[in-house]
Amino acid sequence: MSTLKEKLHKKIIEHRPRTTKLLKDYGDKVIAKVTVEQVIGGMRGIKSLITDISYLDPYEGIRYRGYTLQEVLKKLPKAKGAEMPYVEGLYYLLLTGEIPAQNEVEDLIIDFNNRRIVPRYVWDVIDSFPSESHPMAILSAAVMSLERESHFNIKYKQGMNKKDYWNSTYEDATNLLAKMPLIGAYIYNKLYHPERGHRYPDPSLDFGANFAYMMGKDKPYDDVSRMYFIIHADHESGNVSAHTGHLVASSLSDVYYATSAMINGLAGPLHGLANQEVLRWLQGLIDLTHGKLPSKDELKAYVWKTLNSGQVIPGYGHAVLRKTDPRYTVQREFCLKHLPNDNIFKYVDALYNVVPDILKEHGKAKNPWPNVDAQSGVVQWHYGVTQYDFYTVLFAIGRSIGVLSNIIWDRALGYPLERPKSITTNMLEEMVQSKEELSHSAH
Ligand code: HAX
Repeated sequence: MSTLKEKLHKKIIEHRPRTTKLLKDYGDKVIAKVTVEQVIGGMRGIKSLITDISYLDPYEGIRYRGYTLQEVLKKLPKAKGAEMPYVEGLYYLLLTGEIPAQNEVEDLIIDFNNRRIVPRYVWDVIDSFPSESHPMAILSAAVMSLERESHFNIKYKQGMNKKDYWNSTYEDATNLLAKMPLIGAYIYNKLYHPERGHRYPDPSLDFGANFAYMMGKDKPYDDVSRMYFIIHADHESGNVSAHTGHLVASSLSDVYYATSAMINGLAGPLHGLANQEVLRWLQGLIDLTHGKLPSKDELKAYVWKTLNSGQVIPGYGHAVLRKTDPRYTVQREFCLKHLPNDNIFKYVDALYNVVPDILKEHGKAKNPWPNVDAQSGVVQWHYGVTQYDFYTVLFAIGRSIGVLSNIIWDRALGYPLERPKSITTNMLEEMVQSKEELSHSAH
């Protein structure tokens, strides 16, 4: 067993009695109420999922295993001369709740390297897509094609004990995670740089640096990749991608099915695709102003035009957050340090000064502040990844770290098939209306 797997096993053994006790001693305790608004409104805010991997506070933002993003970026081990930590170290932290030592991460990097070999048929699946296909559709299919590699399925057919589910899930999850950057970079090169051909990974490099190498990018793109994958890794369990991954896995579908489904959920413009939408929207503004930074009034007019035509301002608002997203702030600080004079960064910064007030005046969005997606495309664009359709693939690689960690723990704690109850509109009306109202509405 690897050091990480041993540590994880120990943590699982320690944790199981807590779940058992909660169920046994407090199973029928009421912890929340549910309103009509929540039922019709996408289950917003209903406390009905459990995860220890991360927690999202509306005002503070995300914490991974209790650590803020700033703490994670500071405390996790880094490569010599690197500004951002190893992605492998984050996987260790999310799985165990502990900050790994330098040698523990180095072991894990070797382990990841040994799991990087991507079967040829995956490249064939990617190659068979028409070049105008969306990269997220290609990514989802590529992950799906790997399903035949699942250890979990083989063991399940052999009659595996429930207590051991986590073990083969860990193998599947780590195998898939190690391959994600290779698949992402292959899709990028195939769609946008076919002249490059297939780039083989460099076994001496970690997750982030190898991704940069395969994308054909020099420093500091290795740090950009590490930062990007780390800040997108998890956002507790209720967001569409994390929840989809958990839901699909809850039927004991293996991690390949679950991750492909997670990718499909992330591909919507209200969720992960918003990073591409931000750049598309910004390009519209840049074209309109011929690349010259607009005045405050011109910016306001552009924002209002979008709102008045019934569209959302991409990169702003959030279902849980009620302040500026710390993932936005981490990237903003990176931009201030590395690309303060970047033209698009100046647009994003100028928008930050007008959009929140306009959204407040507009009066609909509960959160007028920017989210992660308002800033992320700018960094990519600056380093030459200008094909914004690709941005959500980067998000998906990052998000798979959290989703896969969660699925391993779902299996370890024996979380059951997810099955909430639905009711009809008639039933809901009967629950909330008085007899008189009901008879009145029947006439
Ligand atoms: N621009 C305009 N209107 C907005 C808005 C925005 N940025 N954010 C919310 N609203 C509107 C909603 O569309 C909704 O309008 P209706 O009443 O007409 O339906 C109203 O304000 C109330 O919405 P809310 O309760 O504040 O927000 P939700 O929880 O329903 O939705 C969203 C959260 C993120 C989907 C929403 O803020 C939005 O559409 N933002 C723009 C798209 C975006 O940036 N998405 C990425 C979010 C972060 C993320 O998940 N990244 O992956």
